[in-house]
Amino acid sequence: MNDVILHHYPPSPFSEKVRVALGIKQLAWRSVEIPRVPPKPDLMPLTGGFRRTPVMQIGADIYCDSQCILRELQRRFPEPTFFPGGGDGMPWAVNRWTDYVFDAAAAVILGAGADQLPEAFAKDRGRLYFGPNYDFQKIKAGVPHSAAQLRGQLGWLDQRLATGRKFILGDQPGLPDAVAYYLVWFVRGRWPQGPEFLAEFAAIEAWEKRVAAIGHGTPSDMTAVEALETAKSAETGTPVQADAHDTQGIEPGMKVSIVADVDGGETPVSGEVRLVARDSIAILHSEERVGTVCIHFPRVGYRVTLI
Ligand SMILES: N[C@@H](CCC(=O)N[C@@H](CS)C(=O)NCC(=O)O)C(=O)O
Repeated sequence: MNDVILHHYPPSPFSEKVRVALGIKQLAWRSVEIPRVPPKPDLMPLTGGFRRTPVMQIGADIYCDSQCILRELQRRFPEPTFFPGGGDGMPWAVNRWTDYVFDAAAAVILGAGADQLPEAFAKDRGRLYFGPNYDFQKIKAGVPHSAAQLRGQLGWLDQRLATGRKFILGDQPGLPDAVAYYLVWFVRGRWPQGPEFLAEFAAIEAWEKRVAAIGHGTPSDMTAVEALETAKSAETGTPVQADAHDTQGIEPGMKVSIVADVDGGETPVSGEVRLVARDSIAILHSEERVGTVCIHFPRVGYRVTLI
C-alpha cells in the first residue's frame, strides 16, 4: 500500500501548504485528522514523539516537516513538477523564508486574539512558538510591529506577482506558490483584520484566487487506526544510504536524536540512522503499535545529535 497519507487538521496553515502542493501534483491521498493540541496518542507511535503538523506517511515511511514532505512528493511524483521552467534550488530558499514570515503572521494572529484563545491552545502554542518566557500580553502589544514585518514581506510577494506572472515562477503553479499561499490563507482566515490588511495587495489577491482554484487533489478519509495498521503491515522503502561528505560524520547504523533547531520545548526523536544525506536524514524507530518505521526529517532547521 503506497498511498500518500496526510496526518493533519483543517485549520493548520503548514498543512494547507502541503494540501496545495498535493493539488499541484493532482494526487489522490488519504486524510487522517489529528488533534490540534497534544496528546496525539495515535500519531506518536508513527513519529517517535514528533508532535508538529503535518506529517506524511507512505507505508512504513514517515515524513516530518513540510520541507521534507514536499521534497519527497517531488521525488516520488516528478510530474507535474514543482519547478516549472527548471527552477529547482531557489524555491527551497523561498520555503525557508516564508516559514520565517510565518512567525510574524503567528505573532499578529495569536497576539490579536490573545484574550480569546482557549487556555490549553494558548499554553501549547505560547511555548511552541514564543519560547519558555512567552507572554501573550506582550505579543498583543507587539501586534503593530509584527504586522509591519508581515506587511513589508508580503509586499515583496506582491511586487513579484505584479510583474504579470500568473504564478510566482510563470504560467504554471510551482513550489513557491504553495509555500507562499499558506501565509496569505492564514492571515485572511484567522485574523479578523486580515481581509482589510490584504486589500492593499491587488496582485496577491488575484493570485490567491488562482492558487485556491488548484484545489487539494483528491483526499479521502482514513482513520488513525487504519494508518497505524498500514504502517505495521508495511516495510520501509528507504534504502540504507551513507554520505561521505556528511559534516557530522553520521553514518547508517549510528544512534541519533533529532529535534527542530528552535526553542519550542519539543521532544527529540531517537533511532538508528538508515539514510543520511545533505538535505535529509532518516532513522528507524520501533514501537509496538507500528513495528519498525523509518522517520524522515530535513537537515536544514533540525539538530541531529549522536547518542
Ligand atoms: N517546520 C514545520 C512547522 C510545522 C508547524 O509548526 N505546524 C503547526 C501547525 S500549522 C504545529 O505543529 N502546531 C502544533 C500542533 O499541531 O501540534 C513544518 O514546516 O512542517
